[in-house]
Amino acid sequence: MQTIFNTIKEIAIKIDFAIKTEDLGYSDSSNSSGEEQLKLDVKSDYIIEEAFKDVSLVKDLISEEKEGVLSLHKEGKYTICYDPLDGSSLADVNLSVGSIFGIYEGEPKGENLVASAYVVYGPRIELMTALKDERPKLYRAQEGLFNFIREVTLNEKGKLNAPGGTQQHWCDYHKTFIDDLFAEGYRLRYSGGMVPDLHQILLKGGGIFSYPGTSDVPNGKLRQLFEVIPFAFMYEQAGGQALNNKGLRLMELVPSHPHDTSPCFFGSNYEIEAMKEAYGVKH
Ligand code: P6P
Repeated sequence: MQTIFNTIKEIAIKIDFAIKTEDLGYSDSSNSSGEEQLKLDVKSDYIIEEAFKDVSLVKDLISEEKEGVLSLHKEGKYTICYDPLDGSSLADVNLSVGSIFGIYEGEPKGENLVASAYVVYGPRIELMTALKDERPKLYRAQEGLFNFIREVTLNEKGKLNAPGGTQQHWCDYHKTFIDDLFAEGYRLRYSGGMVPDLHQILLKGGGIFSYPGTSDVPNGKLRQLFEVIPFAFMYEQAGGQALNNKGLRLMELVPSHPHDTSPCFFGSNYEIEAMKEAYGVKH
């Protein structure tokens, strides 16, 4: 897996350079979810595809920015599902964005995820990697090289609340759940970028990030293979929990289509237990 993580380090440096030097405008294409693509989305996807072409361990690539599966090495062991530049539209207002990688062995579904990684492109480039039965590992780039910083553990209870989704379309019990956390003194931390928002909760010791199903988007907005399952793995390995609105572990998701989405809750144990109470799914 180190070969794959090292490739992601090379990718991170190249995408960070592209963010800082290339045109932030829109391309004349759209992705498989019908969203207009930024030139940076296309460039980031190209950088990732080119980098993994040289890694024989990689059997297939599935990108959030494209339909279908790109077969690379038929003897390869892993399928990598990735979001090349999540929240890319935040780059042109100078907010942090990120790349997310889910590394699957066999059919891409929750139980087959064997590792995940994400990169935050912010004031610094930071990489988080996660393997089974290990705490996530934080790395920070300095002059193009990544240095290991520390392992990451979530506290039982945190202080941060990152409530996603359009509030006017939240159901009543979700609104009560979110408001009750603020009434307990939680701090609002939501930039609209999944990667920096989840990264902040991990590094600041805990809290909860939620992107629920809403009346206008009942299955939520975040994609299972590229975003939800890789972060669910991160949060579980950090000692937290990651569930959907029915109280099912996001690591048990089996998408029927590569671009399927899911309502998702990632957080420390106290906050997730509170969510289960609010949603009536405390088993
Ligand atoms: P909203 C960015 O477009 C993204 O996919 C995630 O990075 C982020 O968490 C979410 O959408 C934000 O969505 O509806 O709050 O703007």
